Amino acid sequence: MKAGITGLPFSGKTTLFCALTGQDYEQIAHHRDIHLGTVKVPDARLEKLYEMFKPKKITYATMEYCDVAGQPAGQGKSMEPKTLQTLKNADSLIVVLDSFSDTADPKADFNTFMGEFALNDLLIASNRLERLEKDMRSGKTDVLLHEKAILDQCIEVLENGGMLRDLEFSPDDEKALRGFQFLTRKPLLIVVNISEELQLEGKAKEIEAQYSGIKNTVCAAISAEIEMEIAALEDQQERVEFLDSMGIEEPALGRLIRLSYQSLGLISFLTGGGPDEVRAWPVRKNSNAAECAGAIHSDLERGFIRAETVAFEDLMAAGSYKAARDQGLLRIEGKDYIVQDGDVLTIRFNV
Ligand SMILES: Nc1nc2c(ncn2[C@@H]2O[C@H](COP(=O)(O)OP(=O)(O)OP(=O)(O)O)[C@@H](O)[C@H]2O)c(=O)[nH]1
Ligand SMILES: [Mg+2]
Repeated sequence: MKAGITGLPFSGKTTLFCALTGQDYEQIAHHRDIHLGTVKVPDARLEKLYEMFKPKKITYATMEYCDVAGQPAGQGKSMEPKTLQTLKNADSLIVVLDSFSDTADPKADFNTFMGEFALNDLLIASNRLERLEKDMRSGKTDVLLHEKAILDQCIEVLENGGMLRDLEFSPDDEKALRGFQFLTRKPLLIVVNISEELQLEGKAKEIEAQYSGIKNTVCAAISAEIEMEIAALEDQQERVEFLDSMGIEEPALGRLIRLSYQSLGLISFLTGGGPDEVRAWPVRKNSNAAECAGAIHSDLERGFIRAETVAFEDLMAAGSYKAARDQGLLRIEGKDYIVQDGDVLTIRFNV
């Protein structure tokens, strides 16, 4: 799953990207091309499972981040086509707002930027509608009428300053929409890049609250620069001392990665039965047991018999897999069982 990092020039996108991926800012910042990096999604449950099952390794779920060049929005300039295409291809977006410089006005930047996104979406929707209406002159099919109804709805929302992610669509409508890759329909994580002072004053929570009214988005206020410095410290002791001096309990990165993961509508189910690894598997919320089996391997979905299931907390409380079984905490679930975040699954199959 890929999250695109975007925002105005000099808002701290590449700094954030380096904090997330551990890449070297000096090495990449002056390259104007697109930066890509893959990151483990921190999950303390895996470490606990590892202690219990003692396999060879831990495999974390991953997120991919891409950092694009800043877009001078709201100046009558449209986005570079290459940048725009990268953002369209992303599954979700992270918008970085400058709240550290002397002239910072993050709320205004946010509105400018969202306006730019909305304008892009509006153009795409209107162009398509125009072509559609032409096609309809030679015959109104159900498919065309269906698409027109969806586009009308989108255009109305966008013209009234709304975002397409606020609209609820049926799975069918959703399918018809997908090809447009609308930017305002993508899950959005707002990162307010705060100054060292605001960080030291403990203002992060207060700032996040200012964005809580924006529907269907999540906000995190962090200092990208501090986070990048923390990420660069390999020595554990040094890291602890630095965090202490900044009044930070834990680096914000873990939370940020988890938020970007969750904003995609992903949950993790866990496996640990085999000798090789304990592992977190990303799946869409509301996936059933057969689909989860398929995430591991198509054979497991094809030959699915049942999923032995235990909630992570229940397994920990029981102390071992065997104890969980003896205490009746292990459930036998069928294909249609809706898998929950943190379910520890053992798939029985036959091919
Ligand atoms: N004080 C402070 N400066 C920051 C912070 N984040 C970024 N900067 C500075 O802002 C400048 C731009 O940061 P970048 O991360 O390169 O910004 P960008 O958004 O990637 O910029 P473009 O790619 O050119 O659009 C650099 O000089 C950073 O050191 C921060 O949290 N605090
Ligand atoms: Mg940059």
